Amino acid sequence: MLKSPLQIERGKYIPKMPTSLKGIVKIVEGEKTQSVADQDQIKAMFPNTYGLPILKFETGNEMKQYPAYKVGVVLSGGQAPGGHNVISGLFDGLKACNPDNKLYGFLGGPSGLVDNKYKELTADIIDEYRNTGGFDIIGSGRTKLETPEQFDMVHQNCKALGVNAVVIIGGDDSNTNACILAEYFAAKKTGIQVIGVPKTIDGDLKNEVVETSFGFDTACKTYSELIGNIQRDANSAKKYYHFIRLMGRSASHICLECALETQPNITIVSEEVEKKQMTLDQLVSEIAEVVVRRAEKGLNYGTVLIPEGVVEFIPEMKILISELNDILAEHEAEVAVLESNKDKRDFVASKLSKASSEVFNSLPNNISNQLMLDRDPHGNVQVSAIETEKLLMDMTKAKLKQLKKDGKYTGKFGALGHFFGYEGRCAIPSNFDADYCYTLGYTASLLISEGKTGYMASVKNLTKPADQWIPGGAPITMMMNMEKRHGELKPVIQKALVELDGAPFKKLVENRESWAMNSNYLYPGPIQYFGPASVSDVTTQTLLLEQSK
Ligand code: FBP
Repeated sequence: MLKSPLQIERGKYIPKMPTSLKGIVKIVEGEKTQSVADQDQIKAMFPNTYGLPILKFETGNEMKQYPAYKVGVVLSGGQAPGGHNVISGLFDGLKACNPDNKLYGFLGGPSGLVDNKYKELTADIIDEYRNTGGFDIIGSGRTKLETPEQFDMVHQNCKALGVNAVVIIGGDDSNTNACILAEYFAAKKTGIQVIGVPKTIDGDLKNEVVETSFGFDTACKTYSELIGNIQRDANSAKKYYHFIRLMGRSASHICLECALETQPNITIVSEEVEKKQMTLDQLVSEIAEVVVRRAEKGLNYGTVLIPEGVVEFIPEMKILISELNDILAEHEAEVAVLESNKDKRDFVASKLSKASSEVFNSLPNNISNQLMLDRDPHGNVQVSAIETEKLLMDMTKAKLKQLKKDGKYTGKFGALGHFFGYEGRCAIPSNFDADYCYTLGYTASLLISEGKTGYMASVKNLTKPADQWIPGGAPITMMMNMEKRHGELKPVIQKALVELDGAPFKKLVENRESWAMNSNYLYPGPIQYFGPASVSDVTTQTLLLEQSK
């Protein structure tokens, strides 16, 4: 494999670990748990994996003989920096528990489990991927495991290979599937354990036991570096507004974290837009108002951060998207045979309610085309393909033109659009993610060796130095509630959206006016892998603020 000089140096990095995992380890059982909501329904659906206790690993004094395992690992969903370190931590942990343990990587995501595509992960392979970004060691995919037929195939394939534990590294949807698979295997007495690991750059898989998902730290730092660079450019040339859309399908955690790291002039938070029931026009008016006020101070430049999921939080767009979801599902074949986008738009518009068809027809064609793109296997709209930054930029331009006509604006408005998404998902993991992921993988190996199933690896105390982190496991059922999916109530892991009474959002609100009217930009610079811990080991503002409450 070709390697850059940084990759070669980074390959030698030894991830920092909690002291409790360094020698003899003992498992400690905590409180029994219950689900976040809908306890009776979740308990009835998960009779074998409900109500399990929280687990913690502490320094022990009695060496244990763990049985030998064949473990299968799957990377599921979007890439997130650090996935390779979860796998290397898992590998090292398994070998420490029992040198006869073997690790198999199922290829291309959950479909690898169903289609029986795998490769054994040996020490040589693992060494090539330590501390690197990406999921290319085994690939990833978005296939949803949900039908009994799929579960049966997974069972047969695992049985044939002798795999008696599966680790699913994924976000909320993938870990929901991990939980269902764990229950299925337990109910059928297959003896196959399932352990989840919390992954997603979106940062929306978190709760009282999972402080953050891995990849969020590195992705936000990567985007913040770029935003900082753009802000310095804006502050130098003083002639452009930069509309920057940031990845994060639903929650605005990435956008909020990047705002705290870079202090832009305007930050949109989808959860606030929804709470205030803001229309698209109101959102644009708010942006235009800041542009006008800055122009009065002679400042005709600035930055606007936009979470990619915002379209789904604007009430009229939310209704439109929900109607589109039903129409596209119901008339899939009819839409597929229509050749031009115009024909598709006309067909779809004729099926929408009056209000939604008005909204749909008022949108620029490129946006309405993007809203009709295929949904992902979990039914999600592909918000990463919707150019919301262009929509807001064009609408702001039109609004300012009108204000100029009315004599209420005299400034100049030059705008550029950017989307930062995929460039953050496979960055070389920051020290935080490299250490956190390695510890998560190592913890997963202990949960397996201790015979646990239906657990998610958890590491707490994350704002403290790594030697003080607390590794353990949390029953996945405790994170579940019932939600409507495709018209039916289903058990799913509750997604963590930005809390409007939480410390990170409050910090934004406290500073909003000053950041809007001045140019208080922060320039975080690139991720530092070496050097003082105050720079290279520091984690996100979100985590620091959440933990300091
Ligand atoms: P996960 O939830 O699977 O981690 O993926 C998150 C994400 O990166 C979103 O931020 C983004 O909207 C989406 O994946 C893009 O998906 P795709 O890789 O399929 O284009």
